[in-house]
Amino acid sequence: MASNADSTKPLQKPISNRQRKQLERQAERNRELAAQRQATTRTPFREAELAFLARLPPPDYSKALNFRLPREELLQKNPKVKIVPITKKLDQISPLFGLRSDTATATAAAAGTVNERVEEVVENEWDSSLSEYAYMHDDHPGLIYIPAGFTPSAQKELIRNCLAKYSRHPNKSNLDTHYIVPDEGVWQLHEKVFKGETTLEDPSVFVQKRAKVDDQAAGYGSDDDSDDEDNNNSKDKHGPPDAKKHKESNGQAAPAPKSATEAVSKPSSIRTLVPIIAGSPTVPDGVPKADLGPSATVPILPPSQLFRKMRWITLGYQYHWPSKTYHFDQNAPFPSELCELSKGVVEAIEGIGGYSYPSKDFVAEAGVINYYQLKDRLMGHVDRSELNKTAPLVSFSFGHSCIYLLGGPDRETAPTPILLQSGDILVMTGPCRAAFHGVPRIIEDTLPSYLQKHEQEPGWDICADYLAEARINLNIRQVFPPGQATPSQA
Ligand SMILES: O=C(O)CCC(=O)C(=O)O
Repeated sequence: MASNADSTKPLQKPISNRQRKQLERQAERNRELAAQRQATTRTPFREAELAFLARLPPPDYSKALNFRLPREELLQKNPKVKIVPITKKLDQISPLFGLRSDTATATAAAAGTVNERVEEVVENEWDSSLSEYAYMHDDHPGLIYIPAGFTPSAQKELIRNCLAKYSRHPNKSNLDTHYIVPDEGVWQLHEKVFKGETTLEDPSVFVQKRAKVDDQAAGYGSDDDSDDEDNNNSKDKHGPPDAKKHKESNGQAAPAPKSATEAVSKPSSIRTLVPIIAGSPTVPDGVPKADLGPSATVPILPPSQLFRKMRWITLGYQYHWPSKTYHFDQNAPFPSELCELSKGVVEAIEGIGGYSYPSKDFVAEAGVINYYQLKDRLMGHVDRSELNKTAPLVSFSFGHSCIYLLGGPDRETAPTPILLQSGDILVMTGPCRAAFHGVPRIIEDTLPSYLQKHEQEPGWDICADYLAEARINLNIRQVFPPGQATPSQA
């Protein structure tokens, strides 16, 4: 006899109230255990990241170490901070750090006249004494910090270069993966529109994307770091330009939004990366480094908006993010002013802090410029791709302030939060060179007034507009031990 009953379904006996309550209690216990497990597996570094990622309530920024506090207050509040006069004043090493008033006056006096250029760059308001000292920290051997290393006008010069000059080819940026970026540069297209030399009616100001719309093989590229030797899983800033990962406020590196096609068509190259040989960041000769596929779903944007999608560019030896190795056969000319500045910093701190590196041996060979929008973050990681592990890494900050977490050799070490401000110089040497670090937070409303729009300086407006929602970090590294970069590479 035919029956409508589904004979494959187990018969469900109704449960009693007592049983239901028991099940609810069990479920509640399971939830608690899961929460406990999650809490106990979080490392101190992760805890600190989460604390500074939180939006509501906002983090307590006063917990961060602020090297610009009045000296006595700083040392009293932070007994682990040590202070030493720098070996040679920055502006005596290079005028590119900006001329402090005493040097400028001396220069003018020596010339027997008050040179107009000197007068222009004298910045009497600037507290030049701040940058006459290097700061260290007992918990972070090898950290050397020079607050306010660049005067406002020197900062402006470097910011202009980061936006207009260094952001162009031959330096590669994250945009190159997805867009056919013209050699002219996205900033220059933006500038033409900004100055009214052309309008958005002109199709040539819109940068085209690489993938064809109907290209089924082109989903989002992914910077999935789960293969990362650092278990980093975190360089949010290195995702595709329209990835929303950085917008997540819970601190978990959420996956980039995926197109429906991607699930089935994720380029296999992402998972078949060139292996990193233990202890060495090199890849075997002749092994091609797989690049991420272009996304078919990135938007076509006006140049002002496209430039805001710029997350990084690489200087000198170009970097291959998926394998975290250098392209030793792709060496873009290193900007001479950045060679001078980074070597100058190494000279200024020579002999300080116990892990000194001879400035004569320092060569700027690779660099990264990180362009952060206010909601961006860079999660904890270690920079270990350079063959030379003893040369200092020199890092400059411009624009909005941020919280920089400096940890130890692993994520188990609780990091020190540091308030990095525009014009500060941070150097990682010795053990600090191998320390976990990251930027969980860009702090809103911290753009110094001298970087904001001013009626007296209309030429600065375009940069001020960009900086109103941005921070820029420029960091410089030596890749090879001294004398080992071959002439064809250098
Ligand atoms: O933005 C910063 O200050 C740090 C950047 C950084 O850690 C990196 O590029 O590896």
